Amino acid sequence: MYKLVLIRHGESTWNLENRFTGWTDVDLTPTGVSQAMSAGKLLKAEGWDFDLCYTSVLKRAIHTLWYTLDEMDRTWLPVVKNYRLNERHYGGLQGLNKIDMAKEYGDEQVLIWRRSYDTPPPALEADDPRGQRGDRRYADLAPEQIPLTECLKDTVARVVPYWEQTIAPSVKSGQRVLIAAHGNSIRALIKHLDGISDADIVNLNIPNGIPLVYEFDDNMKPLRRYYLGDAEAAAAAAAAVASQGKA
Ligand code: DG2
Repeated sequence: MYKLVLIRHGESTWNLENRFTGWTDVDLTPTGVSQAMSAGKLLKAEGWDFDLCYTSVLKRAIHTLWYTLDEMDRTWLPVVKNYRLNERHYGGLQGLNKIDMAKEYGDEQVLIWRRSYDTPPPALEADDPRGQRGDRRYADLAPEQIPLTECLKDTVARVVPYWEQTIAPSVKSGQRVLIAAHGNSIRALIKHLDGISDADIVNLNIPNGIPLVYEFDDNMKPLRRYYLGDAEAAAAAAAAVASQGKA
């Protein structure tokens, strides 16, 4: 049997301010730091250890990995960073407050923007300063590969090849893997792994800073997934994420 641990970063400054974040590179809040440290303590207490870590190129996920690994005395582990694990690009919503948007456009429209599978938020203009096309960390990508908006389907299209070509082979080779990523890049991976329908994925929300364990059979078919620690607390935290876009 193979195992994998996923963790959404701890609370970010824009999670706290309830702003759409996407590819904007904001840091953790003190609460986010302490969530990451608690995750590390929990993993250590339950006897988890890792050989290899993956994360995005966004500091809220990178720093979550730092604090989690530090609690485990594992900051020396190899960490592979790749933009394919970035959060879903939130387009023209990046920086805007989720409740303000719900007041202006209605809860239902905000739910479509946040959770529908194939309806993207409005796109950024290519020269919008909130975009990433001049950002050196994406210099290996052609400008048109750097999104101006993404729906979850677009995020699946960049996350799943990275899973299949890079992460899954490392798990299958026997490496114990930890992934620190984002609400929607994790939803994209779960949709793929568990074969969740386009309609049902709307109801899946990922809480900050709680380790999520996957178990796979010998053919990397998922057997089960569960949150470490208090399951009720994880469910309550996921429900709180769901309500962040309601007026
Ligand atoms: C949040 C997710 O991403 O927001 O981009 O605003 O996981 O990096 O904090 P994260 C964002 P929702 O899709 O839950 O609104």
